[in-house]
Amino acid sequence: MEHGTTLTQFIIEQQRRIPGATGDFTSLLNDILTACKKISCTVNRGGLIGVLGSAGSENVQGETQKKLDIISNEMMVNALEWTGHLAGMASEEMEDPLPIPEMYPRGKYLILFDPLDGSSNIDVNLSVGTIFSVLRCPPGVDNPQVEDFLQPGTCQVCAGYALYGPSTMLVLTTGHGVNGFTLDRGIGEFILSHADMQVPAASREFAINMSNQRFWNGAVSRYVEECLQGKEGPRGENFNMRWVASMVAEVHRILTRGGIFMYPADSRPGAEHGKLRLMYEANPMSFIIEQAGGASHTGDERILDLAPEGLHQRVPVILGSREEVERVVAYHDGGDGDRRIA
Ligand code: AHM
Ligand code: MG
Repeated sequence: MEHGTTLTQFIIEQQRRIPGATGDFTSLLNDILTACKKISCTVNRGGLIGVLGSAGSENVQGETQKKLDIISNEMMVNALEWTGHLAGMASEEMEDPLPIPEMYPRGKYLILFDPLDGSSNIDVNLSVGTIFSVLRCPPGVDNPQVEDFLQPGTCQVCAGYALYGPSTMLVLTTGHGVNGFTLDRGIGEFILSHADMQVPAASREFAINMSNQRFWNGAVSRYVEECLQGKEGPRGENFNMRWVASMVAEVHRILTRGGIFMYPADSRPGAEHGKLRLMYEANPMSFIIEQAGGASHTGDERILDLAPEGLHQRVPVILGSREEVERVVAYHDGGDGDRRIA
């Protein structure tokens, strides 16, 4: 039976087009896939193996950790630290970058990841995901420190996410478009199922946590208010709303049928820069969205252009269908129309 193109095959074919490519990146990607398959399997078995619920601890951001946050983090670390493709790794669940243990060889890449994003959804059996961002380790650096990870999103070599939903999917960009692969559990391989994903330029669907409405700035409030007014309002059309509270699921929906996702800055103490983290949430998702023809912005700046200041820094996120993102950005500028953005 024909199973289609596997993710490994796909990457090797891409690698053959790059003169001098050593295969290191392909191997790193295989290690990431292994971790995602293990996480998928564990998330899938959930209550059967006692991994649901809180771990009774907090991460560096003071958020309660679920057992599966910690287990997924260990699975990523265990799959990646020994293989010789990485010089260091950083995670939402670890305060500082994790050095590669002395006994293992060092590679030329750095990885940042959120091992299980949207983990408030775990106990209610809704979609969660793993997000990752791959960077080059600066030349001559053996033991990377925080500043070596603080590269702008435009420097990413690869970004991707695994979505643990009704199917497990791996969506990936290396800067040449976006492709989606579905896990075929029968053969244990990710198979190309969504080639060259494109975000529709226009859409009539928005995603935002409406319970924070009273804390938003004028631009975000205006955009959402106009959507809510529907046919009778200035947009002259009805809008639909979704909020899964799982960024991976929201981005996947936008890649599939368009829309806009916002986790803006708001006026609550501690939320002045939004909720989502730049290095392992906003940057990789922005790379993917832009590569699929969409746009990603804070309202003031393109996310991929931001100069990072901290490993766990938060940023406002407005991403999705280009025309809608441009409209929200124009409202931030005090304008009415669509401001063209890079
Ligand atoms: P997490 O990394 O702690 O899971 O938080 C990130 C998640 C995103 O996936 C999602 O968009 C957002 O938090 C939901 O936030 P809220 O609970 O405020 O709706
Ligand atoms: Mg997260």
